[in-house]
Amino acid sequence: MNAPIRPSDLKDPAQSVFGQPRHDWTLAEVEALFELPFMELVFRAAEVHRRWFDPTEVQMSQLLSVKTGGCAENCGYCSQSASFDTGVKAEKLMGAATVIAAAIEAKAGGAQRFCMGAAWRDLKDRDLPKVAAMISGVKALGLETCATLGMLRPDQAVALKEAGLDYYNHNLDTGPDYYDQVVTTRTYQDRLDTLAAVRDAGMSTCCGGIVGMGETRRDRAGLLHQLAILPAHPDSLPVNDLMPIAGTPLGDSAPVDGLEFVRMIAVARLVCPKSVVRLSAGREHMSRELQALCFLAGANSIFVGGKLLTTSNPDQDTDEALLADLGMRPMTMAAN
Ligand code: SAM
Ligand code: DTB
Ligand code: SF4
Repeated sequence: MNAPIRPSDLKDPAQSVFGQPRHDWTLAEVEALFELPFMELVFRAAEVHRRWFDPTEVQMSQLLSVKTGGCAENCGYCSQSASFDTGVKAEKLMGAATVIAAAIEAKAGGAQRFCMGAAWRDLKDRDLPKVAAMISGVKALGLETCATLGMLRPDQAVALKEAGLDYYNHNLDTGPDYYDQVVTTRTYQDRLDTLAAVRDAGMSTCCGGIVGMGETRRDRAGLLHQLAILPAHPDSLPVNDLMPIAGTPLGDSAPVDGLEFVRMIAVARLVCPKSVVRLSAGREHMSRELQALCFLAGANSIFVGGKLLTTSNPDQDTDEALLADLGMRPMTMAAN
């Protein structure tokens, strides 16, 4: 067995705990964090978490699929790609009134942010007025707004911001070296370009990825390294555990060990210390204890409500009981 890596083996080990967020991480440094003894890693991540956040607080977002299925991209994990036979039917873009009614319910259920997802490769200008109407309607309810609509041009990002969009979700999904094993209809650079358009329009970014797609630890470190060297770290950083979808190329992927998932959360917390790290898809198949370990390691956001986009999520009662048992409460939000 290799000798354990000690914190003193890492360059400037205290910097990520007491210093400002860094944007000059190397891939080797991120990989070295993954190799730390588990308890040491979680302890350090918990320290950093406390440096920037109240660790009893959790941010709560709720998803709605406003345009389901029939997507032109071939993301190997996705139930909504037209390339795979998953049983998900293609539907039309919902009307603003339907979306706003769902957002009212989400708010009543405790959601703080409402995230509208569309199974699109990119936003078409013809759909912009309808999307803008749903965004401004949701914003008027006093909820934070988020959307994930595929690739955007800079002028479209500005239009969404003007409609009242606070966050745009656009994930890098995995490390650059593994990307073409997951999707071939777009490039890593396409994703980075949309993220730049979102930042330039003055919106907050929500960007993370998925574990459990057959990637190596190096690929997981590669994803977190890419996020850590962005000009601005993501404001929200979702870490999804693959929801395996029958009929997709990744539907039979071996599940990732729970302790490895916790390592992913902890390293995300260390390299992007001020990001709100979301324990995203996959909580449905995680124990309460595993989720608690993720919160200890620095996760401070979840999706609430019984459904994600097309798959299921713990229901409100289950989550309320979990958070009560952990002594956690909704994150204090900045005034809108
Ligand atoms: N079409 C847009 C796009 O891809 O950016 C927005 C919707 S897409 C469903 C949003 C993100 O959800 C993906 O980038 C991926 O990270 C995540 N996701 C999709 N299917 C998933 C699955 N089966 N398990 C875990 N995460 C998934
Ligand atoms: C993200 O990172 N995870 C969410 C949200 N951003 C859009 C989506 C999870 C989808 C899980 C599979 C499904 O429900 O279809
Ligand atoms: Fe389309 Fe998004 Fe699914 Fe990829 S993840 S197939 S872009 S809906």
